[in-house]
Formats: sequence, structure tokens, C-alpha cells
Amino acid sequence: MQIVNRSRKNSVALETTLLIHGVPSNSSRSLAHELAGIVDAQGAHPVLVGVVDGKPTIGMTDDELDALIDAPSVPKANTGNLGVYLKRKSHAATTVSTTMELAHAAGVRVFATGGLGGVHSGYGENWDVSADLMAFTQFPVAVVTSGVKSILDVVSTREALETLGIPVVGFRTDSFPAFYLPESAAGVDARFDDADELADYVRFELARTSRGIVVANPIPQEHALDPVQWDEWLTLAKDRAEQEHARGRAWTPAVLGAVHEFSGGATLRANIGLVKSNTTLAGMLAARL
Ligand code: PSU
Ligand code: MN
Repeated sequence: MQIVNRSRKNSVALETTLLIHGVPSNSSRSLAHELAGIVDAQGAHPVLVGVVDGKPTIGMTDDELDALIDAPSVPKANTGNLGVYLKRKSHAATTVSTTMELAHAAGVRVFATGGLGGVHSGYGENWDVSADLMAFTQFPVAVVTSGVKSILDVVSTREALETLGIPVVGFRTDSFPAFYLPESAAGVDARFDDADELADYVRFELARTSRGIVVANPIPQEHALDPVQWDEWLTLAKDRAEQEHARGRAWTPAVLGAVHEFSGGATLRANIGLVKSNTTLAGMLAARL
């Protein structure tokens, strides 16, 4: 695979699906700049990952990001359909799975996102498990994430990670975080309180295996949502997504968009708060590798 690789030592990958499908388009550009600034401030190098005119790009320029933002519709690339978008010379936003694939192809070992995809708690009778989980068995990249999105079945997702043999370590937490909520009923394999110690482990584990690592970083307390309030918004949002017949890859963006609306922007602020915190930790890690 031919890639455009603008990464260098100590790079941190950032993904385009979060920017293009996870937040309203008028905040994509400013969020991208803020995240890049956060990585820089940690002494690491930010690389935005996406597909531009069929070119897998690790380190997108502002113009390239603008091209995706301004495109009428940009597909979400997972491990399975990525090759189709490359062959057809289309733009595509990379999810956690394809950002890991491209980061690895460029030699980038650290990636910051908001929340992983995982096991869905269901719409209708459908079985829906994100390609993000399998990607950890294929690409040795440490992904800093606030656990998995609270719109999923968090405990089943944690079990699925264990089944796949993927290490899940917590930064200053014993609990597997649930995106907008700092804790869930599930736990982590180990807790690290010190960034140096965490970086030593990440270096060791990535060299030892060809698998990725989930670095679980809970949403900062000041951004966390009230669980009861969250449940109300989630119920409304799922009903809305059902009414819109959102299915498959459209489900996550539809539910996220609806909770942002029902919460009057509170979930969006929380989402941005947790992504920034994950980006800070990813920058700290990359600077230490
Ligand atoms: N983190 C966020 N917002 C997002 C995502 C992550 O804060 O929108 C994206 C990631 O790209 C992840 C995707 O891979 O959501 C999961 O989509 P799905 O459930 O369809 O696999
Ligand atoms: Mn899916």
C-alpha cells in the first residue's frame, strides 16, 4: 500500500472519523487544531490520519482536512472497506480500526481517540460489533481512549477485548471507563499511575507482540456526565436513531448526533473534554517512546 507518510519520531495519530462524523462540522477544524496543539505541547508530533483522493495520508495538511470537511459526504472506512475507497480514489474518514492500520504502516505507535467502537447493545435483533476490536489483534498501536462509547454494551465490549487477548490498562483507574462516565462495572488488566511507567510498559508490550494496547483514560471529573441524566438522553437518542432507520455504520454517528442535540450540547462538551485529555496522555506517551 502506497501511503503519504508525514510522520516522524514521537508522532501521535489522530483520526478523521471523530472529526468528520463525531462532532458537528463547524467544530471539526478548530478541534483538529486544538488537538494538534495539545500534542505539540507535550513535545510530540501530531499526525492527522485519513484518506484524501484515495491516498492513505498520515499527517494531513489543513487543506486536505478542509477537502474532507467540505465534501458533500465522506464515507467511514473500516478495515474491510478501506481498500475500496483507495481503489476508487475517494476521500474517506478513518475510524479507530483504519487509523490503527495506517498509523502502523507509517511506524506510528501511539494514537488518541475519544472512545472505541465495540459491542452494540442493540437495535432490533441485529448483531453489531465494531471492527475496532479486531484491529487491536492486527496492529501494534497503543490507543488512548476513554474506554468505549457509552452508547454500547460496555461490559460485553470489555469481555470481547479479553477474548481477543487485547491488553487493557488503566491510567489512574481500576475501572474500565465508559466514555461520558468515568467508571463502568468492568475492570482493567492493570493500573498505571505514572506516565513513565506506562510508557515503559507500552514500549515493552508493543515490541513483544504484534497486537495493540487499549490505554484507558477516564473522562476528567469536571467533564463527566451524571449517569441518570445520561440514561435519559441515551434513551431519547436511540429512539430517534431508530425512527431514522439508522443501521450499521450510520448508527454510531446518528446516536452521537442525537445525544448532542437532546443534551443541549452537554455531551458534545464532554466528548471534546475527554478527547483533549486522551490527546494529552497520548502526547506524553509518544514523547517517552
Ligand atoms: N471517538 C469519539 N467520537 C467518534 C469516534 C471515536 O469521541 O465518533 C469514532 C471512531 O472512529 C470509532 C467509531 O472507530 O466512532 C466507531 O464506529 P462504529 O461503532 O460504527 O464501529
Ligand atoms: Mn458496526
